[in-house]
Amino acid sequence: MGTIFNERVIEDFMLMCKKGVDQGWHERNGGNLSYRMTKDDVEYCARFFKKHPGEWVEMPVSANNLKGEFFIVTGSGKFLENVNTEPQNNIAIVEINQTGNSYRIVWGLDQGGKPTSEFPTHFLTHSARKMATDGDNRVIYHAHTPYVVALTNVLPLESELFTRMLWKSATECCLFCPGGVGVVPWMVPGSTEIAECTSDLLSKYDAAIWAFHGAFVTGKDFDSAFGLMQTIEKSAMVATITLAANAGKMPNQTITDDQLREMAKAYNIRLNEDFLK
Ligand code: 2HA
Ligand code: ZN
Repeated sequence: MGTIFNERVIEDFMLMCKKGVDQGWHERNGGNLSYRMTKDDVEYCARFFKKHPGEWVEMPVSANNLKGEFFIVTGSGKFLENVNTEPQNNIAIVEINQTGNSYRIVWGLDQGGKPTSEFPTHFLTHSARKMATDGDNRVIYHAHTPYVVALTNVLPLESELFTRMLWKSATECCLFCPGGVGVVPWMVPGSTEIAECTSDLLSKYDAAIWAFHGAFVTGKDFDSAFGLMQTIEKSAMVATITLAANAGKMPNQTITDDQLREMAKAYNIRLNEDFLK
């Protein structure tokens, strides 16, 4: 009968955790990942589900369009570093009830635990992205990316300013983050407040920057979500180095708005016009 670990989606989920750890983005229990399963994923994995699923646990948030969905999710307080050695103790599959306000664990977290402390943000963002992309987006990823965090220590916490800085620091950033980034001011991690603010921004933008904390990205699959995180962090790295090399002043020799428009035309993408001048 094989094991659940032969299922491609579980392998891909685990691989993404490893890739993030390899980047140095997941100190201790930092960062988290969730994936909204397809019907086929659920069908294959169901044979490995627990005979007795966990109790239903009510969440502080709810979403009509996520009734009956299943998610693969990292565990609260669990280290992404341990996902590959002991997946069954560090990740879980949760089922959402028919009211869209409670979950129960149907596989994983065998030694106890619950979904990531940021599950409210993942949940509301899945709801917003499912709606915004007509069901296409399935992955939400949170990482503690150091250069993104560094930039939030020195730049005004404004979505337009961050988007323009990231787009203009490295040529290909605009291709993979055409909607731009939204900036969330400092808020308590795991709170309903940060979940509502983030999901609101992610209904419009491709990624959210959490001030002094990290980033949240979305994607249709693991590769695109991970690639987006890498692209944003790479641009933030260039921006940070540039600011340091330029005595802390905003550089005046960057990609121009017209050049951004040329990129959009050449690659047939639609840049968020709100952020162009
Ligand atoms: O999962 O990163 O933001 C731990 C965190 C909370
Ligand atoms: Zn975090």
